[in-house]
Amino acid sequence: MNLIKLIHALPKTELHLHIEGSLEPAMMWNLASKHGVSLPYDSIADIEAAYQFEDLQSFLDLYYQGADVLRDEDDFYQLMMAYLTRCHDDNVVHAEIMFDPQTHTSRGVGFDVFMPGFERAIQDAKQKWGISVYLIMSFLRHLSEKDAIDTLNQARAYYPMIKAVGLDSSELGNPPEKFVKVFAAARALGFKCVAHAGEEGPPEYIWQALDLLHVDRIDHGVRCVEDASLMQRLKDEGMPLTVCPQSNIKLCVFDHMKDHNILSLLDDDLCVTVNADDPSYFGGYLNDNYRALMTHLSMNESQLVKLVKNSFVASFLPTDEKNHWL
Ligand code: ES4
Ligand code: ZN
Repeated sequence: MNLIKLIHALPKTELHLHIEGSLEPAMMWNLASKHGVSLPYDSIADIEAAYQFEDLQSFLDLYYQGADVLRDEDDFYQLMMAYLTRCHDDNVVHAEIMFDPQTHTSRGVGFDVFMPGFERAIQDAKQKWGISVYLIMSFLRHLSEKDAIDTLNQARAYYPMIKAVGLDSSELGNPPEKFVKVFAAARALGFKCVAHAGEEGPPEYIWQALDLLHVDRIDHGVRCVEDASLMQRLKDEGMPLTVCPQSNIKLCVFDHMKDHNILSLLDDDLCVTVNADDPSYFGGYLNDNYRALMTHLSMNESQLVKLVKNSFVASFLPTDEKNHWL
């Protein structure tokens, strides 16, 4: 089988995906019209044309603005269902999906609106296609720790739907150490923990995520290459990195895909995985990201198989379910 076909055919997991970042311009346009929300765009093509970013913050500004069209339960159902349909198309059999409650609660849209919408789509996709989903509730790090603690408390009725907590948004100036208490509380409640670290931020933020937040995975983490002892630590612990190649190019973390370090990390035996991050903003879903590694980094078949196996190893699936796929 050629590599393109194999990328498609292999059952995969996706572990780093912001559901709000899967809001396609056409859906944004339709929901804006449904709710009478005015957008600063004249057409769907105009929305797409605006997606040129210089860094993480310039992207986040548009991402939060776009999320404002999500207002009722059915909007969140449609959003989740559209992503899970793409999972089915790409042979993604298990997804661990981040959502940002504060992006919605700060606009008066509560857990009782988005959680039932997500749940209905997750159940439909499970029934139709057998896809399994875990949800990761991510705290916005540009807000205070108190706001994150309030969010954890507001989620109480929905804890059974949530597998893990995460940390995202503007990394520089908002180090993991700012969130020690809320992560300790989440761990005590039995949640797994992940955090974005070493995307734009320095290796020190990855150390903090490991030592202060006690995370089970690092989201991005590509700046670990700047610190040899950190690389050794990640390798020794088999600590997974959920790497997002097309995201990193769009946000100028690397100048070009040919400069991306994912395959060199893989060849150094780090547990790296491939993910789409915010597919509608960064120009590709999961298989597009794998294909970019083939086109620009000459990924070979054994590297592909290792990356796909890592996606199961790094997941929060129970061991027997992981072993079923490995
Ligand atoms: C994000 Cl790429 C990225 N980094 C940090 N926070 C985010 N939220 C959505 N996408
Ligand atoms: Zn992310």
